[in-house]
This record gives sequence, C-alpha cells and structure tokens, in this order.
Amino acid sequence: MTEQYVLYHYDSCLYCRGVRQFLDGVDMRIPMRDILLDREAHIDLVRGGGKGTVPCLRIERDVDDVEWLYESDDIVEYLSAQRRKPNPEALR
Ligand SMILES: N[C@@H](CCC(=O)N[C@@H](CS)C(=O)NCC(=O)O)C(=O)O
Repeated sequence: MTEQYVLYHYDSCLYCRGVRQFLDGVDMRIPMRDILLDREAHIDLVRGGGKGTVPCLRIERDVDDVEWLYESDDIVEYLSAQRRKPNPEALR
C-alpha cells in the first residue's frame, strides 16, 4: 500500500502555513483537517498522536502502521524526501 497522508492544521497557525506553502510550491495535494473547524479532527489528533499540537502529519503505511509526525520542519523534510523517491508504479 502506498502511504496515505492527512495534515492536521488550522488556518491561522504560522507553522501550518509554512507546511501548506511548501505543499503548494511543489503542487502536492494532501487531505487536510482543520482542528478548529472540525471537533472530531481535534479529538482524532489528540487520541492518535497524543497531543493537540499542529501541524501534524498522519502517515498511514498500513492499517496497523500509522505514524503521527509533529514539527513543521520535520513534516516538510519528510515529504520532500518522499517526493524524491522513485515511484516504482510510475516506472512500470
Ligand atoms: N515547533 C512546532 C511548533 C508548533 C506550534 O507551536 N503549534 C501551535 C499552533 S501555531 C500549537 O498547536 N499550539 C498548541 C499546542 O501545542 O497544544 C512546529 O514547528 O511545528
């Protein structure tokens, strides 16, 4: 299974804005959940990741393999590295 991402964020958070600007710049589309507009999203973030800090990238590698990555710099670095990886499906 290819990795599935969800970015937990909110609009006025400057750290979130940095991640969103990176995504726009590389034309990478990731589903987002705004924790101020969506109470369920906030609950999922705290339950899943252990704290309500944003931005947080939920990385699902398999149904039972989920990572919650905090820290805007780490999120940008992680996604940059993923983009640089060759895509075996595209090479077929
Ligand atoms: N060093 C973190 C800072 C993240 C941060 O401070 N986020 C704020 C919103 S701008 C937050 O979620 N604060 C509430 C909390 O930590 O529970 C990063 O770069 O992602």
